[in-house]
This record gives sequence, C-alpha cells and structure tokens, in this order.
Amino acid sequence: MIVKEFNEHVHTLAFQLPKEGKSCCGDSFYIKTTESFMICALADGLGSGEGANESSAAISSLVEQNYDEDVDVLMQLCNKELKDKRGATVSILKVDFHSKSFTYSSVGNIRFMLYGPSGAFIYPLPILGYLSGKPQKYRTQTYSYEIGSKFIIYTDGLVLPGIKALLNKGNSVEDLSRQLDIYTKKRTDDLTYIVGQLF
Ligand SMILES: [Mn+2]
Repeated sequence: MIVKEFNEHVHTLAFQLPKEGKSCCGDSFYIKTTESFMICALADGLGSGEGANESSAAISSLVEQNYDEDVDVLMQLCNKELKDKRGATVSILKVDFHSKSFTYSSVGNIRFMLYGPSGAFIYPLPILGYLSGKPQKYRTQTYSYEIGSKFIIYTDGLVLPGIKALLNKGNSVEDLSRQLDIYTKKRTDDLTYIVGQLF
C-alpha cells in the first residue's frame, strides 16, 4: 500500500507491507496535511496479525479524531486508548509550516530522522518500551527545520544501513521510496515507512 500527500509545504509518501504470509498488518498510520500543519502518527502493535492491528488501528483512529491536539496530549490519549489492549509502540510528529518547526514524541522502537540541506541531522531519541495504558513517561521535543529538509519515520520491519546517506541522496519522496525498495524485500515483520520533504 502506498499513500501520497502533497501540498506546497510538504510532500509525503507512506508505504506499508504486512509481514510475509500475513494478510493483516500490525502497523497503522495516519497522516493529515492542512495549510498550516501536518500531523503524522505511526503505531506498531505488539506481536502481529489481528491483535496487533487492533492496538495500532486504535491509535490511528484516535489521532484522526483529535488531530488538532498537541503532541503531548495526544500521546497521553494514545496511552489511555491502549488500556485493555495488547499495546503498541507509538510515534507522533506534528509540523508547523508557519513557524518552520516540528514536535516529535515517541515511545518504543519506531525511528525518526530528519536531514537538512545544510547537513543538520535531527534524531530525537524515543523512550524505551511501549504504550499499554500504564503510567508512562514521555519525551516530547520541538525543533526548527530548514526548507528542503527530508525525513523518514519507520517501524522495525525496515532495517536500514546508512540512513543519513540515503536521506542526503534522495531528491524527492518518490526517489527515497525507490531507494528503500530493496530493504522492504528483506523484512521479517510488518513494515511501514513514511518519507517526507518540507518546503
Ligand atoms: Mn514491528
């Protein structure tokens, strides 16, 4: 599955494949772009198949229903939402086009990297663990970004060597996606990535 969203401030391309032999993907994502912001949520449900999907899909629909909330509020709502479900690793990215800044928060092994044209490399560290409704610490950080910055968010089904070089080389989200193609063939888990470029 490929989903693209383009406007004058951001181009995004999301790509998803279930674990080999599975018809149901345990990862879920949600992306919304407006004139002033983009919000992107990615969740990897614990395990695989339907039980994993139940948790991750709950995150994407929660963010869809509350997309105008701040990232830290959304993370707390996500945690509550996963009470009595299997649990999930969750990352939320919100980009403010007018202030040229983004806020990111993550619990678990989903990775995010942003690479700016000047060579600036932003790699916010996640909190270890996963959300399951238990009391939880968060690390929500805001950074400014340069025009032309490229980013990737991806679940652990994608194993990438040399991510910095890849972001540096890719000239568009389609180009980045083409370069990621060979790594998606080697997956041993559900796999989702979202690549984007900010303008
Ligand atoms: Mn996974």
